[in-house]
Amino acid sequence: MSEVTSSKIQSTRVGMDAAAIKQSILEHLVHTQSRFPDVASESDWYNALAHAVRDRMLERMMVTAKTYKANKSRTVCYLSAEFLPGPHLANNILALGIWQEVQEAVAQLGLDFESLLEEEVEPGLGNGGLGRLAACYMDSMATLKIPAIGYGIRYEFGIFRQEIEDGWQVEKTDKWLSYGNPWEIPRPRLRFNVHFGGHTEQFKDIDGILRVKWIPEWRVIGVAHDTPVMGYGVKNTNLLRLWSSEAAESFNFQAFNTGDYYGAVNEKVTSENLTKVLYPNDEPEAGKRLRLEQQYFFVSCSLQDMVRIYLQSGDPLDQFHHKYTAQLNDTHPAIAIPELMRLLVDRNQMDWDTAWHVTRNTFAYTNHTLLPEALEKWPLDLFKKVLPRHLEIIYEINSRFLDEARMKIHGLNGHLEKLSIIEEGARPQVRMAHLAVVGSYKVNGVAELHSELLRQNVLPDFHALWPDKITNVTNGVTPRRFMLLSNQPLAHLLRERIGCGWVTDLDSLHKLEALADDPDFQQQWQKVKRRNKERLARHALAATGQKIDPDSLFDVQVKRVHEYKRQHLNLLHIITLYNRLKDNPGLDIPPRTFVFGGKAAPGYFMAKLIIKAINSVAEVINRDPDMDGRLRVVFFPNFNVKTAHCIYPGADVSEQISLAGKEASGTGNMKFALNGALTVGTLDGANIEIREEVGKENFFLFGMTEAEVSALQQQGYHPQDYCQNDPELKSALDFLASGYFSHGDATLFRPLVDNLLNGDPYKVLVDYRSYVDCQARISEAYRDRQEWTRMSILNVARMGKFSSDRSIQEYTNNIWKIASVDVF
Ligand code: Z57
Repeated sequence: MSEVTSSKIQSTRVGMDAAAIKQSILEHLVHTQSRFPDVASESDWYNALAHAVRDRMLERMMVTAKTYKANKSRTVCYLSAEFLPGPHLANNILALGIWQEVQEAVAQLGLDFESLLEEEVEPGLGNGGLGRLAACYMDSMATLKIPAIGYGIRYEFGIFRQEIEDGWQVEKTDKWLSYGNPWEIPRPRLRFNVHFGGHTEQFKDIDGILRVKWIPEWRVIGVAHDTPVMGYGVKNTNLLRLWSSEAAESFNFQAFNTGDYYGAVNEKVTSENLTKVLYPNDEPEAGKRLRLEQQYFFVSCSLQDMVRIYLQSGDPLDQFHHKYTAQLNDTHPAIAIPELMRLLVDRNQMDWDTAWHVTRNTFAYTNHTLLPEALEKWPLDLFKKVLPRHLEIIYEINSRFLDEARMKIHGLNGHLEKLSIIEEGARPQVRMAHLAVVGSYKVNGVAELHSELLRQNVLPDFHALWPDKITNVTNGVTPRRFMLLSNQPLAHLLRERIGCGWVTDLDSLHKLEALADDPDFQQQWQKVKRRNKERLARHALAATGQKIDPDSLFDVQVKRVHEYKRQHLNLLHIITLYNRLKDNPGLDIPPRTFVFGGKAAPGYFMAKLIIKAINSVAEVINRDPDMDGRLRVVFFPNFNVKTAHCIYPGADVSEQISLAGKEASGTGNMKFALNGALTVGTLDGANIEIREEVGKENFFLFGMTEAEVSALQQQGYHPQDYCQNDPELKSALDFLASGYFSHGDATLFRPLVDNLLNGDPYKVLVDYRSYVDCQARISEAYRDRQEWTRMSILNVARMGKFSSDRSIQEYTNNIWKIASVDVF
């Protein structure tokens, strides 16, 4: 066996020409799917093709691992409870550079490439922005040749599938693994014990040193499943390693022996429930015990895995942080900080100070939200039940930290309460954000404004203590998936005019500036947009049965449904346009189609009511003959990565209308602009930086600044004043409340309207006038198609900054200090 070199294993299965690919597909059809071509279903062919593509990735993954190991290079571990990679097949074909060849092979087999791609069920292992960001970063890390492992949870059920019934959101279980998953490699031997519950005991070790033993109450086993993540146009193929829970069969032998067979089986079921389902809340935290267990489960498996790999090098553990850095994607994996302390101190007998030095130089923390209700906190009593040893460690970390802080600020105790990891009170809690800040060497926000507000409002005392700790890394998105893959008409046009360099060097889109005034190029640009709008119209028809007109302006808002994102502000504008058209049938405005998409957390009443309101308004407007095609509203169900592929490229206008200071960054805003949509937006999150880049004359700005928002909040906000002073606003709200859009039911939308009139936490009514007027400017601008096209071209030309490659470059330079590694 040792004579079989790896080059000999590079068998006949990995040829990159069409003939070899075709042969591979046929072989997999027979030897993996066990089907002859004449009886094979579309799904069989999809699987055969996926396996053929996978064959061409696995060796790269192995060679990459080997190269990184030989190089002793530092590795980033991206710890994230969510990864939302989207469909793999097309992306992997592009990364391998065999698009043409696969198309040819598939055509020769008499198959339709598009419908094969459609077969794939995407892994919906995330809620929204945060999970998708993790996936973009995995793509960029591989493309930039950064040694990286993504660690997360292999949920059996991902984010629910959204159906719309009678205008309401209905949640259906996402059984994404039903037909198998060709992209993952199960590693059944790569398994770790994870313990929970019980109590701790002190004892003296043989050297007489006082130590702590954790006597847990139960354990589960984590099993690794690996998904290769290929860089674009490079050999580097990194790893996404997701953990799935399994029962520790023999653990409760007691019960088994006493004849409690069902009790023992029940325990098995409970263990395997741990990774059963993704919690579907995008922002607010539920405080659920199972969620805490999930977090600890994947973090413990990941750290044990890192220590295992590290020890293979033979280096002492006190150098661990030179080999690894772990990025905490929000506080969801922040329990990693006490867990690494436990592994070093309890399991490897390291002294506390050394262990703390290692730990504090291992972790860096990314914050993704300013919403106070979204900052994770765990009740002490719950925490103690699940992780008693970790709570002790957190107390120790906290007391030493407060000593340090007391000395540094030379202040009084009152000040320290605000810094403490433990929040005292009737129900004391562990503040995970404080734990993450204390245990990390760097903390970052995800857009300039967000990082500044972190420093000034959310973590001011930490900022005073450690002025260099909080930095910014503005989010980015991968141009491979969100341009090259999902907008092929645009990619072709770009290739003809500026080449393909932009795929890995997005700043080179700048070359388009020279073409912005070229009438011939403008015409081709419009053709591209037109084709994309037709595609979106086809998908919308298939998904909703509604016809939309590609000649109309497509005005799109797709994102999680949340009050702070203000889908209801958009809706009030639509009602206003409707009222204007009813009152003034001759009104000359460019026809518009409003497209919405997005999921609401299943327990979020107001968000679900907003979805119902959108659908109810749509129903009335779409069947009103007076509208005569001038106004249409569709709610595109089940917005996910797959549907996103056809939605972003089809948009003329991108709605980024959150209340200033609430959206940490946003990433949909970037995806739209990269596909030639013009943004209507507030000065929030990354909108500010997008506007700076594309130029204020190419961005539709409205609304209060963050400073104005907090000033208004200080002085006292009375939403009804705004309603009284603006007849159009009053009328829109009255219509919504009256039952006009709800078959006469005047109670249905009452909670929505009352919420706005009595409180309006996201100040919809304040920004309404400025928004509606801004929308009128958009309508005017759209009439001049040449000028509009010019603006669209300039938007794309100037969006280079928002590549996730730039974000990852900043992480590597300013935070991780990691060098790239070539793989041949
Ligand atoms: C999530 O998707 C985001 C923040 C959170 O705290 C949680 Br939990 C989930 C989003 C932000 O809302 C976006 O503004 C941001 O662009 C995205 O994370 C990625 O940073």
